[in-house]
Amino acid sequence: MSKKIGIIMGSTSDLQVMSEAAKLLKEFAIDFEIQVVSAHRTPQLMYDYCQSYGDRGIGIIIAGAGGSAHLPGMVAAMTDIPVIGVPVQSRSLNGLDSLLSIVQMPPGIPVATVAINGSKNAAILAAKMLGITNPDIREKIKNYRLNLEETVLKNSEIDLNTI
Ligand code: RP5
Repeated sequence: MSKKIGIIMGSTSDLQVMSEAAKLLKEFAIDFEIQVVSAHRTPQLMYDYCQSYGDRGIGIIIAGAGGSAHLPGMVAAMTDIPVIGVPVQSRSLNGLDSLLSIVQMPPGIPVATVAINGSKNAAILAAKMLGITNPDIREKIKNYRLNLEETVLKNSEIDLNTI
């Protein structure tokens, strides 16, 4: 049986970005949980989450945060499963602060960091990890990729009359 994916984020203000990951997992029919867990505002909840994820069948965590984005790194420090970090675009520094906070982890505690607001890619990456042992998911990823290719090729047919 495939593991579940846990999506967490530092604030409800991250939901718009992080819901792209949820949508993709729904499309792939992959089981997931989604909730707000803040490293700074609800540290006890973050601790509890890191103690209980295994009981709920979570095998990969996607963690999004913006600004001084410590959530993905702290969760990686307290768990033994892959953590994918999503830097959420911040108001003051456009997400560069989020990106650098998440990506610059010390040796030994990795966070697989995607692009700023790249939560869809975080979900695809998580699905690919599950796909290592689940051929059904692997097939869905393959079809998704082939559809993407077909769409790009179709849209790149340029009508000379429009130029
Ligand atoms: C971070 O602070 C959250 O991940 C969010 O991106 C950012 C701003 O949070 P709010 O002030 O909008 O709640 O912890």
